[in-house]
Amino acid sequence: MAYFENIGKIHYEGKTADNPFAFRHYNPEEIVLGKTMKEHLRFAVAYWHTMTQDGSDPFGNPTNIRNWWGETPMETAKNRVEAFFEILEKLGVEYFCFHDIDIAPEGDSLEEFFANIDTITDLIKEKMDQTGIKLLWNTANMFSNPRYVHGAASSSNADVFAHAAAQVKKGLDISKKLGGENYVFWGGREGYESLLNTDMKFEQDNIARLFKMAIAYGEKIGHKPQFLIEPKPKEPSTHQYDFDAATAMAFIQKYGLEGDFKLNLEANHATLAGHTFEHELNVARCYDALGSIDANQGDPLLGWDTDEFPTNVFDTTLAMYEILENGGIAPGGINFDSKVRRSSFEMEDLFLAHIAGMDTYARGLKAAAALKEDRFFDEIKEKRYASYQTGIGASIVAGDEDLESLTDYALKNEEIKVESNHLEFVKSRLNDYLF
Ligand SMILES: [Mn+2]
Repeated sequence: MAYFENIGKIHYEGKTADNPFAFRHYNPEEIVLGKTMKEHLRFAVAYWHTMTQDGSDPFGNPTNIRNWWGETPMETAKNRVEAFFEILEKLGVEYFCFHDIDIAPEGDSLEEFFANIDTITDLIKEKMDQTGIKLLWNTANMFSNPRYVHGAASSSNADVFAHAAAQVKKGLDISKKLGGENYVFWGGREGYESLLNTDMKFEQDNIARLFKMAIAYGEKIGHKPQFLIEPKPKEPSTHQYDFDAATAMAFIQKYGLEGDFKLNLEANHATLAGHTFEHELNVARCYDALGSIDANQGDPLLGWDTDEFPTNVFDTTLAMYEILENGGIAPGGINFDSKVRRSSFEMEDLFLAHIAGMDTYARGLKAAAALKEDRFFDEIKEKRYASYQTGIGASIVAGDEDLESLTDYALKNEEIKVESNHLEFVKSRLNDYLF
């Protein structure tokens, strides 16, 4: 059965295309800097926002019209697999991501949940084998169920820690079954509300304990996906332990997890942390830890995590520039952690939204490639840091100076000439690449 019978395969028709169900910038086989756009972008569709979110918000009931509801939760779960792969195939997207509870109902016990996961992942595997579509990453939802009210690995209750560990074990088992390339930890409730009752160091030690168990179990079963931590600064906890890229890197380094863990960075989480997305990507690159991205955007006028589809070319250009500078994003990818607006409730909006996001990233890739080919930022930075290329600057970088030698130099060098950034000029030239 086709769930989207009025929508066919989406093709590239160029930027003058009238057809709303066509790509205007994303041309999967087009070569950019020696690779196809498809290889650069490694798009993934998120199961949760696409298949399970219903359009409800804290003030209103579901709005989304969907045709995959069945008589039972398991029937709905099976229908969703069919509909999901129809979306992936029609969009030409080769990767997907999910939480355990997105794909299978939790049922009345952990045992029933695991049995449901087995049934649904059998169906998913069949679809993957038929289509060649691959699992970018999966994760365990350890934040929605009331048992996680105080956190998962950071919970004050050891039984909850054990339950979380069981979900992670199952997550790694199905990652192996489906050939997952990455495995994500987003610490939804790994944070705290008040220090009045919280042992922050103990809670973080416990999170590291769970991560080390995951590494050990992956080794035991002979499946080693790239582990990723996804930082987020707030929502739901007041103080989230993985606040931003720099905080997550401090955690990774403190607990010696550098060899196994990188970062999955989300644009809207960067906004909530008071950073630009490119800042977060650049921080990760400084640590050789840029693993994967969650492509979306926030509403700068709201201040909560709206997970909108990315439509801002300025942002996607700078994000793609960081990815190009990183030498690509593989084995990670560009996952649309994005949901249609509550007012975009028709089935076809799922396609229109993904097309918009894919085109915006493709347009960003093209602009970023041109910036790289022109050495646009390289030249600006070479000029800006030129004083470190020769003379005293080169000597500082080489480690040949100390406080005394530099004092001697400074005393003889009272005439310091500092240059202007000309930042407005730089920004106007950058606009020429976008428009
Ligand atoms: Mn988000």
